[in-house]
Amino acid sequence: MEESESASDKPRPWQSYHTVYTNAKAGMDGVDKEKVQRVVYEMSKGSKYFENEERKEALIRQKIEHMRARAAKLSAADLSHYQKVADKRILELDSTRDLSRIWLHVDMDAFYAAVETLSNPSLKGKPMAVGSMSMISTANYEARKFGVRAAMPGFIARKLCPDLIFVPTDFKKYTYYSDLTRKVFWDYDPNFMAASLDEAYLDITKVCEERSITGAEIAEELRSRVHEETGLTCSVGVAPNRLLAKVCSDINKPNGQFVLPNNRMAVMTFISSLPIRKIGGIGKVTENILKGFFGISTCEEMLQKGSFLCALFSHSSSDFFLSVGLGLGGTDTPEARFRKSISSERTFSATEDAALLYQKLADIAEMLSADMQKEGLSGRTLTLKLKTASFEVRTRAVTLQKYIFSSDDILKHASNLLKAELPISLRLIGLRVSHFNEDKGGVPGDPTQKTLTTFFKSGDASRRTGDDQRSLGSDLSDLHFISEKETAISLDNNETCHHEFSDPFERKHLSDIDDKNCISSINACEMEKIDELSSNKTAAMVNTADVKERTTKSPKRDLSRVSEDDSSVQREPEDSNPDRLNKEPSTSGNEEFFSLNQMEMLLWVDDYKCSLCGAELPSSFVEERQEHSDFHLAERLQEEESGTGSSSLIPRL
Ligand code: TTP
Ligand code: MG
Repeated sequence: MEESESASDKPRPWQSYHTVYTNAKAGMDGVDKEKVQRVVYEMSKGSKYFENEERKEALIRQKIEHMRARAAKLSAADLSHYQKVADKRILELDSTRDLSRIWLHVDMDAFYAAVETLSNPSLKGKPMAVGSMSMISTANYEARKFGVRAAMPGFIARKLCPDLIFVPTDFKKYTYYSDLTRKVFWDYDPNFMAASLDEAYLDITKVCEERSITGAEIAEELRSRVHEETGLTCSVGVAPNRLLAKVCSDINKPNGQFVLPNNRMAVMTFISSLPIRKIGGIGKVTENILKGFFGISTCEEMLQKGSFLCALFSHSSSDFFLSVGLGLGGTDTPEARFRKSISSERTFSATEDAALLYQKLADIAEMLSADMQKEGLSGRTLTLKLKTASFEVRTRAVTLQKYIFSSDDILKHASNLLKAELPISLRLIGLRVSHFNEDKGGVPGDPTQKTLTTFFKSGDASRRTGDDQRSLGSDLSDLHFISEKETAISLDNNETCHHEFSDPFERKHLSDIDDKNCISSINACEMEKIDELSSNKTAAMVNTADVKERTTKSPKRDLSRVSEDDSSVQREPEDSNPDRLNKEPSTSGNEEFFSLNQMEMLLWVDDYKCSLCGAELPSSFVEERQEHSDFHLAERLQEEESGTGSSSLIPRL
């Protein structure tokens, strides 16, 4: 059957069917891509998931048409103007290039799978995946040869590889090994930036200088030390900035390294043939649009098409694209950054005893105030973070007229925020103060700081948390607070970072939070979606509890609404808190393409867990999460429609 279907004269509808499952990860180069596409296509054809994919494709086509119409209106004079704009901008951006730092990106190989094999050596050499029939978290390199990959439903993986062994996830185990790796990273850069459990960025400039040793030698040494400490292998990229280091770490995976020298020529040569999709921050949608409309496939082509990019995109997006074309990325050292926020939080056994909750709040306010006084800080935005008994994360924020630092002031405003949530059963309360008073040593929350120079120097700005994280490194589950606008360039030490940039097409739907009197309740992963460079002053308001209720109780109506009503922005219910003003969200034409992503985010109610099946998927895996959520969406709709209460699309374990 397979042979006859691949005969050249037959129609091959699957060839144009691209999902994240059909993208190759490391170790999948020799895979028969068409076979994977066909299996995924056949197993999802006719399903709601499939329809959803088609709808997304249609939206991309629509976006391309929209671009085409706008491009058609550009006169020769316009184009010559934009060519000048692009040329000037390219020069300006190039002048910000910093080749003085050596960055190392380390990424563990087949991390969860490797950890599982360590505890059960009989798995060695056999194709195996960590996860379940509905979703797999990762696959070892043996399984990848069959096209099996992370974020793929297990039943499709089994179809691709009938002998595939499934091992359930054990997050504790992965955290344990992650901590061991971080101890090694710390020896090379105490300010290393953890990007996920298995990934980190290290500035090795100093250690190279001190030991008169090359980046390549450090990479060799670090890899063997990680192996000694954990029994696991990792791959490393070394480059003048983080964006390139990440690309480099994937080149010789598994158990390999790639070093890009610190000179402009080497960078430009490297970038000249680099497919755009290799860049963290360019996902499927952006790739399709850049390829489909502009014919841009490699990073260098961004520069060649600079005039069109400048004419048709916002400044921030075109700057992002041009910087990719120049191979620019974040280079700043964490210790050079300024604190943008300070926070304190406490986890406890879930309780709904209001008196107890207020007591905990008072303790936290006390701790926070003491920390602020030690550092001479005062701030005027106070954010309350709550984790409910069912692990939903909510945040509430208020921006005040005056700067505060005393425990009494903090407690007074925090109590107001908490009061609006009662009754509630909580297992965590956190408080964060930002918008510091510059006279008192803080950094002004000056929006003009978000110049491109700052943006590029801070690199992964769009994915930063404003959290105060004091532990050794941190992971995504440490991301707690929603950030206000300025936290897009939040600059704390030991922070978690993700990609260098977020996909401009995938971050528009949640735009800036109005920094005056805004109230937001967006969970941690949503926080990452805030577009620090968006021109919209949209307050994105999502009540995650409300979302959960809607997605679980009445999925059909509400999920369909969000999918179909593309300009909808989730609103939080009215409440009586007088501090909550100015909540009207605005929508712009741009948002119409993004509500599917918005839907995706709503399903991730905790830092990394899917609210529907509990699958663990770190928030840095933006696209995989989206696919996973879409899958659930389709499953739910299918169940509702069939009235069977069980999905024929997704077999359950
Ligand atoms: P990755 O580093 O992307 O993948 P990996 O370490 O398994 O394989 P490699 O780096 O060699 O390509 O992700 C790290 C871990 O994060 C992975 O082992 C499991 C988890 N993860 C998920 O849970 N879901 C996902 O969709 C992805 C991509 C990763
Ligand atoms: Mg990895």
